[in-house]
Amino acid sequence: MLNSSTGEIPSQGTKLAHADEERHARAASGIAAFIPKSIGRVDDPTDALRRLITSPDLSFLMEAHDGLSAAIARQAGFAGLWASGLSISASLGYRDANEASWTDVVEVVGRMADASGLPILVDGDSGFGNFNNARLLAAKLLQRGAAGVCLEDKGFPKMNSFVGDRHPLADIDEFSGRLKAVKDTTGDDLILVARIEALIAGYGLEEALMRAEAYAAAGADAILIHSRKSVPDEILAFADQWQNKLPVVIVPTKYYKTPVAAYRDAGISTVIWANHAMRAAVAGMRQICGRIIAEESIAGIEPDVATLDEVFRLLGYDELAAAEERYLPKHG
Ligand code: SPV
Ligand code: MG
Repeated sequence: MLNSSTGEIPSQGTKLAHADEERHARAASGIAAFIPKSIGRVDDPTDALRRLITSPDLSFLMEAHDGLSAAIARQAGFAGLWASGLSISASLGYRDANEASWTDVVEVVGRMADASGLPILVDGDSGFGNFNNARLLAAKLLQRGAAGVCLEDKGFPKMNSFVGDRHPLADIDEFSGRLKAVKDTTGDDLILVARIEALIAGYGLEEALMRAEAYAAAGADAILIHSRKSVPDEILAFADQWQNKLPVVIVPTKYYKTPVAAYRDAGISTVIWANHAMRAAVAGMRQICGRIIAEESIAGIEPDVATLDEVFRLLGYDELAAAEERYLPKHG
């Protein structure tokens, strides 16, 4: 993802449709976090996400939960992001049980899109209600720069799939109506991923496959099949039976030991690393807070935290300095 000539991350500015060469080159020097989507993009994020999901290669989406984590994922080289409901909730101090509102999520996703310029698949939970809430959420996410939304076949409020055993599934027809309403509203402008919770809820493979057929008929672009087992067996069995009637997306949070070669062999489309930026932040912040309180000093931790220059580079402060040079009056 790095610009080979400058070594910098290409900014969203590189995508400006009508920019002249000079403006284009200047904008390419950092992450132009402030450039509004309304200026337009040459490379549409939805097309980019579609390519990731439909390409024959295994693709990866990295979790992000705010502008900073989105920019870091881009700097690392990820081509797409997962706006995790769990991680966004955690970063806002909420539980992953629809305590954060849909407007909270839309707001965060907008910051992630601006700060990274990457295609974002948004965890839309169960759509925050019925078909009407789901289509409103999808439309607003599209307006704020999302490339896709993933809806899971549960009710509102949902609970994180790894918490407890109460995961009642939505009625298939009712959930299909949610998917249809989103498709009718956002069409090809937003990728629609239907997430099946049948394995999480303990209903087994047949139920999962039946649901996948129904959600494909309702207009989903891809199927996310979720599992909380520590081995990938049920996911691989699903992929074997499903035969890629739609691309398959997985979230190997619990079966994390499985090498990705197994997913390539199974024809999986996309792997989501679903919460690891948030968990890294928790571990890192906890460690640093613990040391500062114990040592009553910041002297020892300096080598273990990012330098301020690193933060400035990440968020394109050099571009701001250049803009000041260009736009601020020289006198006084
Ligand atoms: C999320 O990241 O919020 C997800 C994935 O939905 S999981 O937490 O595994 O349910
Ligand atoms: Mg979630």
